[in-house]
Amino acid sequence: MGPTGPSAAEAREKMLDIYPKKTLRKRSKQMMVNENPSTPAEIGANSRTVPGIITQRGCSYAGCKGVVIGPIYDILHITHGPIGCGYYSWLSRRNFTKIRNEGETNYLQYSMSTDMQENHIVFGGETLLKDAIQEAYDEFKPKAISVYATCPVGLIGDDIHAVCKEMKAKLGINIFGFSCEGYKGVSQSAGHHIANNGVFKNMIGLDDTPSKGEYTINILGEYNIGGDAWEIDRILALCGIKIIGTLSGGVTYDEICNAHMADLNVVMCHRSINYMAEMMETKFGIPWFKVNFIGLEGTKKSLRKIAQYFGEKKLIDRVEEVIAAEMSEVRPVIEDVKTRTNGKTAALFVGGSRAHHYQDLFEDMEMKVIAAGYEFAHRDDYEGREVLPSIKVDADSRNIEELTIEEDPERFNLRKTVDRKKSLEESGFAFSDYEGMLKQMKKDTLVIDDISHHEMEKLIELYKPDVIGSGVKDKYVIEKMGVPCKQLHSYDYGGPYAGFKGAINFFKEIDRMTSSRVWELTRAPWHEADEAPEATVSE
Ligand code: CFM
Repeated sequence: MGPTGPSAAEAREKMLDIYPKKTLRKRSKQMMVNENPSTPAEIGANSRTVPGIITQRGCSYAGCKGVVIGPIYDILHITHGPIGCGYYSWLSRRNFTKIRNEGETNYLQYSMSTDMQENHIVFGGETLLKDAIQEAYDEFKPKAISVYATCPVGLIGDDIHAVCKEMKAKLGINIFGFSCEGYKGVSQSAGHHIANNGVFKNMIGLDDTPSKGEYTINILGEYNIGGDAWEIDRILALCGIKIIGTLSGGVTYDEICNAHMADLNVVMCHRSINYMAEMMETKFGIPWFKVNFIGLEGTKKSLRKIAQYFGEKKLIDRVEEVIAAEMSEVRPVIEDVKTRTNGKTAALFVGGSRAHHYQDLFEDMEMKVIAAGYEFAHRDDYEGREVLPSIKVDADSRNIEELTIEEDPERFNLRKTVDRKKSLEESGFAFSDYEGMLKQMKKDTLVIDDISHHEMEKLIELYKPDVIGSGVKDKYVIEKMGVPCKQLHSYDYGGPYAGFKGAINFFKEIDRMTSSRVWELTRAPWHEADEAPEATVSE
């Protein structure tokens, strides 16, 4: 099925039609027709959601505890707050973990919370937190404990940092807190920033053991959803590239403490962890660039760029061999799948990175992305890196503890990487060639930031895409309207989708979803109630 329906401009009007004046003004800025992809127009992003609108966004606690730090599996994560926050952030993201080394512990099976009650809200919860830390320590004797503040904690003023400091001195293990109250900022994006600052301050740089391995890197912003990190590990191991730490997918506390010994940081999620990359470069001289292991072209490009960074012929050749071997497996699958997916349409509304990254996989299948948008990304994620200086107000920086980064001369001078970066730049190596979503999207496609349920329903009514990539909040609404929905946060029950084997999984999955004729039997709610589905499935 090709893209049928009104022009993007008409569709935009129809989506906005229902809103009252003030909401209309705000939503208009966040909804655009990509008229000029090479020089994209400004889009309203990272702004507060209008109350009353059903959004897909999450909160700051989700971004901090749930996204960035939660996957570190051998430290204890204690949520200070009412039980719901700890419970709902417990294993629901499918960030896979397995114990890899003898003697390690995986605490992610546990959901730890102080379970605040009304009396703690009235009289304070600091003693409760202290007792919880003591109890957790007595029971598990972990290497480190991480504490997360939820909304009421900020409102009543519990000083979690003072409690952590006191308990750290008492118990002699690393204990640190995150002021990631859910209401901070406008989405989970603020929580990412808080998490980055805390991880950098309390873990990175604690262990200076030199790394073994010729080509050492960290992967920042790969959280091992559905096993993505393991597929990337597999490919990099074949190439002979050693990963010191994957932040934070299936990773240990010790690996994070040692991550500053790597020669390079590659940034996979372009939204949640670029702060960390900047800080590690400033303090430890580790260069970084963005990569994308989602999609065949992205994976190839990323591998080649890492090889070029190290610049040694044996690595460059090895990478080419790996790509050739992997592609020989992928090629027959994609050639077959394309015969059915060619020309089909998709719409993607996901997080702060994937709505862009996954466009590569759909391009591999020769499908058309007719509309896309992030839930909480910033303007640079849409418009490209160069727009950064023009952003005046960064909502994320509000309420976030200032972190001063000072160069550590002793370590800094040890870094051969600083010189490598300089000479690479002189030879024209592009450290920042990442371009935002809008440049990749076709002319006159719809771009909608922080899409509301109303807009999603309109979009389906007007275009009925062959598949929508989205989240669990709207998955079943979409499917009830007769469109298959791939959950691109936790991957439903599937994955991995990264790298070469992941791409094969994705191609087969989307082929199955868009070729299934079961959707022909559903009728969207706007159809006449008495209109019976036509039984067109005969074979
Ligand atoms: Fe980065 Fe992510 Fe994403 Fe994200 Fe997330 Fe996620 Fe996401 Mo859900 S870190 S921005 S806060 S790639 S949990 S693994 S899928 S919204 S697009």
